[in-house]
Amino acid sequence: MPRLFFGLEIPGAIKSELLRMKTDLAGARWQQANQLHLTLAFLGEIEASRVPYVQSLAREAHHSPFELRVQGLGCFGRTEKPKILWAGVTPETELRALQQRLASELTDNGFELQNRSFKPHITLSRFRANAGSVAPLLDRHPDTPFGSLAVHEFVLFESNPGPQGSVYTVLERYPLTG
Ligand code: 2AM
Repeated sequence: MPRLFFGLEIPGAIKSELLRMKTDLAGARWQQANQLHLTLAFLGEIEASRVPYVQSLAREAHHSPFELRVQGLGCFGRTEKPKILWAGVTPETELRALQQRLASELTDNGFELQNRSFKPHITLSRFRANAGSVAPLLDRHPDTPFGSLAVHEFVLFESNPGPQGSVYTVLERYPLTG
């Protein structure tokens, strides 16, 4: 069964800026450029026969294009024992509105989403259990700007395991037309 989620692709210039944060952190597994994305709605494993229905629902999630700035670093987990290091986006208002439209289309039609409390983020690094603190890095980059992103579409990704972490493939793009 394909493992699916909706999200945003990140432009190459922003990816390069984000990966400049790649420092020697204990226990860190940094994402590669082709793995960087922003998750909007995580569906998990879906019967292949239901994928066209998922795609038809995504086409109903109307929203106007908007601008997002990628800015600042944060983490999930405690700073001394992080699970995920991420870059934030601002302002979150329009993105949350888009996420809610998409999430309601899916949940109103029988799908269950696994990220009910949505915190927009771009995962930069995942940490092993023996990870060191990310506090010094976060302290240096509370608001560092990584670039601006014109959000004019969202995409359906399929996630597959690969030798260097997950491989994300775009299955379909959904233009934002208001
Ligand atoms: P993460 O980067 O914070 O781990 C593909 O796996 C994408 O979906 C990743 O961005 C991942 O978030 C997110 N994801 C993975 N499993 C998830 C889950 N159970 N609930 C919500 N989001 C998940």
